[in-house]
Amino acid sequence: MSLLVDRRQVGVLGVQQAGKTTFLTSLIHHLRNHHPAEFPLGDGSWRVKFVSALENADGSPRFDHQKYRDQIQNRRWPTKTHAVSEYRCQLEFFGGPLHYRLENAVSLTELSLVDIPGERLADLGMAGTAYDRWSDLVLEFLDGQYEYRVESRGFVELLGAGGH
Ligand SMILES: Nc1nc2c(ncn2[C@@H]2O[C@H](COP(=O)(O)OP(=O)(O)OP(=O)(O)O)[C@@H](O)[C@H]2O)c(=O)[nH]1
Ligand SMILES: [Mg+2]
Repeated sequence: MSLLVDRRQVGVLGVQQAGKTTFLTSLIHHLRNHHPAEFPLGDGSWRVKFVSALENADGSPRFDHQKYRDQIQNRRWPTKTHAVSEYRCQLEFFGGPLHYRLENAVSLTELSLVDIPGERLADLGMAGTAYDRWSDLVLEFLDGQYEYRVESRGFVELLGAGGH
């Protein structure tokens, strides 16, 4: 028998208005109030016990699931996300396949769920790339697609006129 601490960080990605905040609000609600019939996990034999919410390690903004949940309950969609936020909690998972039960009495999971403003998705291409290289890639991309080439023509000509 062993007490496993499984640390997981999950980011929900999608364009703006894709439904990330709504999805995360629903997921957190299900994890905090697990009903296996309404929210079956794995083969359906898993049970989740919500242990506690955790502070964000670096003081980063907390995902305000309570506010979003209240909005949805009042028949409003969550307000638009303007900054990255994170929800952290500890959960215990019970059940699962028999061999898992025999080996592990309790599995403690520290879960971090991250919500982003959808427009940040466009920034991902910049990750690990120097600004000049990223700029070249964007110009190549604009040139490589007919509809983008047409729409960006004025901008690209302006760049050329500036000697760039
Ligand atoms: N029918 C339906 N519409 C949804 C659902 N979830 C979201 N929507 C619609 O999608 C819109 C955006 O939902 P959000 O959860 O705020 O989307 P988001 O991905 O967090 O958007 P950003 O914060 O802009 O990145 C809502 O205002 C609703 O109009 C859903 O489960 N069902
Ligand atoms: Mg959002």
